[in-house]
Amino acid sequence: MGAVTASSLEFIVSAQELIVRIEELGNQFAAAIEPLTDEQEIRNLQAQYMGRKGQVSQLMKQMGKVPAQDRRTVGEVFNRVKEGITDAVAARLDALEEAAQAADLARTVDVSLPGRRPRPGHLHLLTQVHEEFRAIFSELGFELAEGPQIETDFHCFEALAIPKGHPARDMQDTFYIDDDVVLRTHTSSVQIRTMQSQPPPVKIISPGVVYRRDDDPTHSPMFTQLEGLMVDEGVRFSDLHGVLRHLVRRFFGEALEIRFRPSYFPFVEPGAEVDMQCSFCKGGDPSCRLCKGTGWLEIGGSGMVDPDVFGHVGYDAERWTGFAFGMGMERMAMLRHGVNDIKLYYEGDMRFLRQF
Ligand code: FA5
Repeated sequence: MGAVTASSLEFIVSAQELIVRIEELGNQFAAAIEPLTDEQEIRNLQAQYMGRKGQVSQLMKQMGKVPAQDRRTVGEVFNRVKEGITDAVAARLDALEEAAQAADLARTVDVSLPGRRPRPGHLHLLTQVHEEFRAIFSELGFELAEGPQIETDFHCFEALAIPKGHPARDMQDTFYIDDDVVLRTHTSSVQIRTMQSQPPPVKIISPGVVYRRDDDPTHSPMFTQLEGLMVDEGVRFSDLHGVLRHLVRRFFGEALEIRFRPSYFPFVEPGAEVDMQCSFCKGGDPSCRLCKGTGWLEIGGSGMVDPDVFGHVGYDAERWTGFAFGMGMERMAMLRHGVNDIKLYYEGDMRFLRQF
């Protein structure tokens, strides 16, 4: 072994000195990791010490300067400190996870608190009204009849004594598909189809969608009518009165009166508009907004079936008599619920629909 020169001396690091520095690094790490509560911060700290350019790695480079016989001892210290760092990281991360789990478990949940109820849906107001009408009329023995919405001119007008060119056509502004086919303007067309398909007696209601070129707060281009028809021997106007009065009382839940005002519909004779007593003021408030102080609200048209119509469907007008009526379902629901714009039924606004 050659003599130790001055220049080689400055490269010699004593084992003792290196061991002290390694131990210091281990202690520094232990102090630095202690307050950390975030996994990323812990990983960053670990890299600062153990990464390729980390402090431990830098110090290990000094190993080469330690006298050969001491390297084993120093190496063992390095390994112990490195294991210590690795174990400290694992222990700290475990501790954090345990703390998080404990916090989860410790979070108090009051299982007796009421939950949030899902809001159940319900039928649209018009569907509800539709079903009520069916129930009320079925109690009186009326059966349900249906007809097409795209209708022939014959069923919608001709057979109802409204031939082409008749001024009464102007009462219902019509959507024509062609000269002989229309979107039905009223459910009275179902009267004709029913009488064509069965002999008397007849006792039907026919609810359904109809179309007119109408558009304002109380009139819509598409709306729902309900037609009623009763044909038998000896049917009289007083039967019509009884049926409609019963309907109004059942639907409005009050002993409201009805009255007839003479009116013209070509397919009934006599014909009348039906009014009911105002459901809001009962006729007692001259400033009532609903009935405009008249005490009465119009609900539809009616009358005794014209013998001409019986002629169109092959019924013996000498033997059979009948009454018919037609009303708007939107209007009936508007009167009962104070709805002031017919469009509200069709716009699908949940704030409106939920109220019913
Ligand atoms: C008729 O439609 C006749 N077919 C009724 C009838 C049947 C008379 C049987 C005699 C015998 P009217 O056009 O008046 O009649 O309509 C009846 C009801 O439908 C009206 O009272 C009104 O409540 C409703 N109605 C009419 N047009 C509209 C519309 N554009 N929007 C909403 N409702 C309407």
